[in-house]
Amino acid sequence: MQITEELKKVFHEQFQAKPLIVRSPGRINIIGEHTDYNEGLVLPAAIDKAAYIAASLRDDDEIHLVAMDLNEKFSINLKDLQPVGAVNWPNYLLGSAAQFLKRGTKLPGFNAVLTSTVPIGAGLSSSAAVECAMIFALNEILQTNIDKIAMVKMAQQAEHEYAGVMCGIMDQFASMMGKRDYVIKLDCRSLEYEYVPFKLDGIKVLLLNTNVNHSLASSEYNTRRKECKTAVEWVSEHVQGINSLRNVTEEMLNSYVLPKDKLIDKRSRYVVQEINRLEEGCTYLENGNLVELGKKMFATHDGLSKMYQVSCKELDWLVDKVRNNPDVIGARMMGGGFGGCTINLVKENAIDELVTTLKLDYEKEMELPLTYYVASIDNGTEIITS
Ligand code: GAF
Repeated sequence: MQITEELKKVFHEQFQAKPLIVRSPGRINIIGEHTDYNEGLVLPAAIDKAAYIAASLRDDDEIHLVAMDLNEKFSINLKDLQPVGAVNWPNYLLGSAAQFLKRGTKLPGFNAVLTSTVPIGAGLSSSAAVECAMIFALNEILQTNIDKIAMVKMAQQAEHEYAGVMCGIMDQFASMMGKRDYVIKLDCRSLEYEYVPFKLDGIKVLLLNTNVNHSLASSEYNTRRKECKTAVEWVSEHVQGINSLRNVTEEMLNSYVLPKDKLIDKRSRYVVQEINRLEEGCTYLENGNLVELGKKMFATHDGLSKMYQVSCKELDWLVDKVRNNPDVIGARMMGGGFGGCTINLVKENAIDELVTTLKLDYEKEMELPLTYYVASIDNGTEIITS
């Protein structure tokens, strides 16, 4: 495999050592957006684009990192471990290492070389892929025997503490736990999950990348979280046992949130509706009724765009363009929002023509390139060579 050979070569040049190599994928999400941090359900899957980390332990207290794709290096002593402001990429690796120290693990210095095929800023969780790869690799070389779910939580913490994004658990869970040809129906409250088969005859997952740089995304993401929390507080003043939007109903919103604040109502109502939509959408998937699942995906997009307001004109444009196309079963924006990809379920034999037409129109009207990927559903984090 070419990536592995390249990684080994760079690792050897930098550190004259033989590394462990771990692959951890990006993810898609069929339906259930912005529900994970509201203790709802999600339906993600790992894909065939991944972060790869080559790592080995050192005899001293230094961390030496290389970003192969950027041709950049970064070093720090373990005693100085903290988020670094100036450069971004080391934070995902350092934040992951920091989780071992927090558990009380004795962490020696280590070397790591990173490369990734997950496009950055495309809403495919390139950062979760890196965190999961780093944590999995360290767990292996330190022989700490941490179970996978605990590693998922460590990766989520790394994102909170070193990237400042108060993400839910979906991305890291999908990256670590993915299974080829299955989506994961994950209950983000209990962390119970089941694998649902996702082999669609003649239909493919097409990702259309707006190439919009979503610089607003992390601050707006954290704002949405706070808005949801406010709604929960208002409802819980009247209804016992409410600590998230999971068990909140639209009737409760009508009584306790809408009269107080229209914006908070709109945000929380989207989430309440989306939690129900996922349940229905998943039943359609299990029964092979893709047409109805597709309608739910369009409905999710409308909610994200108009109520949760995390879309942008480019995402809306891409979804509107395929809305009445009989070859497109469902489409919506995916991930945190403000840019990144739309996810489309498309008849396989229509993809080439669809992409050609969309590209021309998109590039003319939005003055941005349109890139696309046909994603296959792949396994979660795994060792490639040791
Ligand atoms: C981002 C976050 F990281 C996830 O936890 C999730 O909330 C998603 O946005 C929206 O569904 O990818």
